[in-house]
Amino acid sequence: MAAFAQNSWLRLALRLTALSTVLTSAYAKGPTFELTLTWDKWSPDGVERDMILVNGRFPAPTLEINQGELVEVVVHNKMPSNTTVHFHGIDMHATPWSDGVPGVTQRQIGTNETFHYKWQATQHGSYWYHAHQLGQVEDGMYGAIVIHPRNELAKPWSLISQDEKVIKAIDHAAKNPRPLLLADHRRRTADDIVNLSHQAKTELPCFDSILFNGKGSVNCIPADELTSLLTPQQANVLKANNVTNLTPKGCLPPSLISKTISPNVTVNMAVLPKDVLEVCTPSKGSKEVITVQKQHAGDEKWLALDLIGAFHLLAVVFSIDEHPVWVYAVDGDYIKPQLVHAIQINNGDRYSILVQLNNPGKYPVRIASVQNSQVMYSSATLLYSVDETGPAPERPTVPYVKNNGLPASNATVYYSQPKQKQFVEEPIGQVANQTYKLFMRTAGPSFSWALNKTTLPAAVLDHGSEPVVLFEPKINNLDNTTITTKNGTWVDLILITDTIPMPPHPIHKHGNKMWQIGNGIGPFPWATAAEAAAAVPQNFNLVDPPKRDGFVTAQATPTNATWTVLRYHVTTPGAWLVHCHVQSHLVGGMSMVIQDGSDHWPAVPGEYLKF
Ligand SMILES: *[C@@H]1O[C@H](CO)[C@@H](O)[C@H](O)[C@H]1NC(C)=O
Ligand SMILES: *[C@@H]1O[C@H](CO)[C@@H](O)[C@H](O)[C@H]1NC(C)=O
Ligand SMILES: *[C@@H]1O[C@H](CO)[C@@H](O)[C@H](O)[C@H]1NC(C)=O
Ligand SMILES: *[C@@H]1O[C@H](CO)[C@@H](O)[C@H](O)[C@H]1NC(C)=O
Ligand SMILES: *[C@@H]1O[C@H](CO)[C@@H](O)[C@H](O)[C@H]1NC(C)=O
Ligand SMILES: *[C@@H]1O[C@H](CO)[C@@H](O)[C@H](O)[C@H]1NC(C)=O
Ligand SMILES: *[C@@H]1O[C@H](CO)[C@@H](O)[C@H](O)[C@H]1NC(C)=O
Ligand SMILES: *[C@@H]1O[C@H](CO)[C@@H](O)[C@H](O)[C@H]1NC(C)=O
Ligand SMILES: *[C@@H]1O[C@H](CO)[C@@H](O)[C@H](O)[C@H]1NC(C)=O
Ligand SMILES: *[C@@H]1O[C@H](CO)[C@@H](O)[C@H](O)[C@H]1NC(C)=O
Ligand SMILES: *[C@@H]1O[C@H](CO)[C@@H](O)[C@H](O)[C@H]1NC(C)=O
Ligand SMILES: [Cu+2]
Repeated sequence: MAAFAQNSWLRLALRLTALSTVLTSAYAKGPTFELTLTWDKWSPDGVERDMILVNGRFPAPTLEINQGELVEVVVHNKMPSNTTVHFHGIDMHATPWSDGVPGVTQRQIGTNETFHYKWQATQHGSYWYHAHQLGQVEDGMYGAIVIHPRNELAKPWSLISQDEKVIKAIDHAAKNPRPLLLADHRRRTADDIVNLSHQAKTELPCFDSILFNGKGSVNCIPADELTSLLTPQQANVLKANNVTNLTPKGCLPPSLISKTISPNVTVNMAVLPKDVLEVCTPSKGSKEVITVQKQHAGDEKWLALDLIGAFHLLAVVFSIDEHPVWVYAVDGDYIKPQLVHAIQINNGDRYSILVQLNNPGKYPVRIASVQNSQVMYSSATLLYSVDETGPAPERPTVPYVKNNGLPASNATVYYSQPKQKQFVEEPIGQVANQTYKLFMRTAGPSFSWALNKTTLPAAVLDHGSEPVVLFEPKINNLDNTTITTKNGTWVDLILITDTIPMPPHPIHKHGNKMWQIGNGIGPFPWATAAEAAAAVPQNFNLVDPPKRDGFVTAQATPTNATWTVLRYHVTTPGAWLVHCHVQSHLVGGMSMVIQDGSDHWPAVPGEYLKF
């Protein structure tokens, strides 16, 4: 592979000069954020634990940026462990060394070391950032990114209302979106959970609380309510195994945890302390209140929220009682707005929504788990009033969604990804230059996962004894965990779940966004997407498919395999991770490295090479 020159120092020096010129001439100098990471005590849900604080707080501060700016994020690691910081969904155009993946784009940031991330905010909208070292995001290192769009950018407001006054109110709200970070949380550290899961030889898919912007409580759901919330699928699993109840935490009992994913592995559940899957100890933390103050009667009032799925495992359904919401952007990009009552949110997803505040009062903002392994729900509060009169008296409100994510009535409309139409359509390559079929698997125990039969555990990727891929790209693909592409080409990733049972996997690609051009139930007997599209055209959309930085593969059931075709354009040369965003799956090996644009491999600036 000639493109990876053995000695690229000269090329490097030449290109460095060119790059700095581009960066400084085209982009305004933007903000510098100083982030100091410490390992300290915090009580997000009323239970104190050790976790990562950023500038002394949890969650990490919101990074607010204007589109076009050059951003600098200075990370001071004052923790006993190493770390890195990833900017989720940011395209890192021309700055692949700031993507924050240990072993792939940089060396780990050791204790007392400082790393300077620098990137251009070419995009706009809702993004987020989080630690990418092992399971550290579970220890609380995550925060929101808001990139304000350029003023002249066309906005989709006229698809919501034709009334100038309403459009003005919407535009005003959308200029000040409020991030709502949604996450599942445990009292045990990520390291502790990994250790226990290795000892027990199983994944541990059970959480203590749901947090809204870092706040929540441990709610123990009574046994009869848990039973009433079982979905038909959960009820079937219990029935098939002669089990009557979920555990008091709302989780599948220890006897079933591994059985549903790795049926042939002998587990050792006896090593697990009872709080991990079974015993629920209630605890009260604070509740997030989204307050909109002092409205003036007659004013058109709107609220913009950036919903961020900072989940480690759970997938959830979001809703606000008695308030339909307009989804106007997905993963940062404007879409043709959809008016819905409920939105399913998966790990890493962002939904930007507009809420019309037309009935002052106090409303639950609901989250319900739709993960088979755990029944769980929680709420924040939306509070708004008129003038100085204060909030309306409290009254019971009507939910759109039940506490298991199923619709409360047949009138409930859910956000539809298949119907997602980008506000700005881009031409999509009609034929892929390369096709990679990836077979998603467990590899032995249920904590061990493979994106293409072969696992790439985070601990292997991060261990520091191999060269950083961006600095020394791999010449061969013999490890089954590396894909190499040429710049400007169109690439298909065909994700195939042909072993069962197989839970859904939210697959996230670093470096740039992808289009989901096809998906289906059953085997994928074709060699390419083109062959498949000729055979089952109804399963493909090559005209106006949804665009995102992560797509979820469908669950495979005992009778149905599934397939998903993701297409992307190689525009940003560099080493990018593609992985499942479920933390235990990422840590357990469900990732691959894509060497995009091998024929235009970026020259890494000396300060990053030396770090
Ligand atoms: C932590 O990072 C430092 C600096 O990059 C490296 O030398 C060390 O091996 C890393 N430690 C572990 C446990 O990976
Ligand atoms: C980090 O800095 C602190 C304060 O200066 C010092 O006490 C500690 O020993 C340092 N740790 C390492 C691993 O360098
Ligand atoms: C987890 O296991 C590793 C390796 O045995 C050990 O170094 C570490 O201290 C353990 N962590 C916890 C929280 O038990
Ligand atoms: C469940 O109970 C029935 C009747 O006692 C028995 O036939 C079946 O084998 C049991 N299934 C399992 C998975 O234990
Ligand atoms: C488990 O073992 C059975 C019987 O040997 C086999 O048919 C099945 O494919 C195995 N399942 C998995 C997920 O390996
Ligand atoms: C919706 O539910 C109502 C009340 O339960 C019922 O009368 C109606 O037929 C349902 N509509 C549809 C389309 O299922
Ligand atoms: C990619 O495929 C398109 C369409 O078949 C073709 O025109 C183009 O030359 C290919 N590019 C490369 C680099 O092979
Ligand atoms: C790659 O996959 C093939 C086929 O499954 C397997 O035989 C081979 O051992 C794998 N290579 C590595 C390095 O794991
Ligand atoms: C995926 O695995 C298959 C078989 O295990 C192997 O033939 C193929 O090369 C792998 N794909 C990549 C992109 O490594
Ligand atoms: C890579 O390809 C894209 C799309 O064709 C192009 O815009 C970009 O300039 C290329 N990058 C390099 C470094 O050649
Ligand atoms: C799954 O497979 C079953 C049995 O083959 C079939 O009846 C069902 O329609 C399939 N489900 C979907 C969503 O295609
Ligand atoms: Cu996964």
